[in-house]
Amino acid sequence: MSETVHVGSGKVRELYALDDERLLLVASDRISVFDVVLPTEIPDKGRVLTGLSGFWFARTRELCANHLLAIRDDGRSSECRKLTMLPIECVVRGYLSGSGWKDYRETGEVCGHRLPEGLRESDKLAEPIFTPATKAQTGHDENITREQAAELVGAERLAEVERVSIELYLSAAEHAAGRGIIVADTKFELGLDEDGRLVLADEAVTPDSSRFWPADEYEPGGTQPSFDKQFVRDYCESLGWDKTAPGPELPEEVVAGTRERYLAAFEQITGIPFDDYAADPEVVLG
Ligand code: Q0N
Repeated sequence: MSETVHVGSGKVRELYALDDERLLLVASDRISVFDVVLPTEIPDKGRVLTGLSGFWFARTRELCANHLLAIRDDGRSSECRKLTMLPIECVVRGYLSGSGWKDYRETGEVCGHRLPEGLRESDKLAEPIFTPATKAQTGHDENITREQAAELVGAERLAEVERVSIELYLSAAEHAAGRGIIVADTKFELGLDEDGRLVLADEAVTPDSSRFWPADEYEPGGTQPSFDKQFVRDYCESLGWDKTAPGPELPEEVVAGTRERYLAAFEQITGIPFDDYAADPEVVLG
């Protein structure tokens, strides 16, 4: 007999202990917009994110080991190795957006990377940059320099983390670009196994951990439409909602349109029909 103990929750995911060595990561269908979780769910969103993560874990296992042991038949639950997580968020940016754009505008730098003058919002960077952040328990993660990150994990480990993070981003971004999706930036969570080896954890290169932009609408010089959440954002903006909790309920056409966008992201990136994933989630593992 086994008890499944709840050990943590994010805005839209839950973590349970299976035993001393294994965790169960469950992706819900909840959606957040402007950092507020909405009362309306997007059917299949959790399965799409779990399937995409599995796809990337399988494709990048040569670049970095990962925590995935199995995807359960429900398509939303992953059995994972329990790791000792590093106390930093490993962010890689290929384009200038969000807090990267804000910091650049204010200082000409992002996390200690001095960038060329004259860049516009959403411009592609000459090379992707590693821009670590602290893990805020509440509120927003805060960007830190690589020197500050080195104090948290050690200089040698940080050099490995930076190299691996950039390789993972480039591999995924190149794959997605060939399928009409720009991965503007992404956040990895890395941990260490019993032997001190670096292991990729959490979700990987999903629309919740990354900015996905439709490549055919890319136009630097302003904010870009979100591949997945733009209908939800537009609807919320149309209400004049003040972006504090509780968020609004979504009408069924916004739910249906948004669900289609998640399924499109899954199918464009993996090349696998979503129905095939639903029938046998481990198809994404190749
Ligand atoms: C872990 N987080 C942060 C789910 C996501 N394999 C692991 N081993 C040990 N700890 C973690 C993992 C993983 N993945 C990751 N917290 C613990 C993100 N969580 C927040 C809660 O929801």
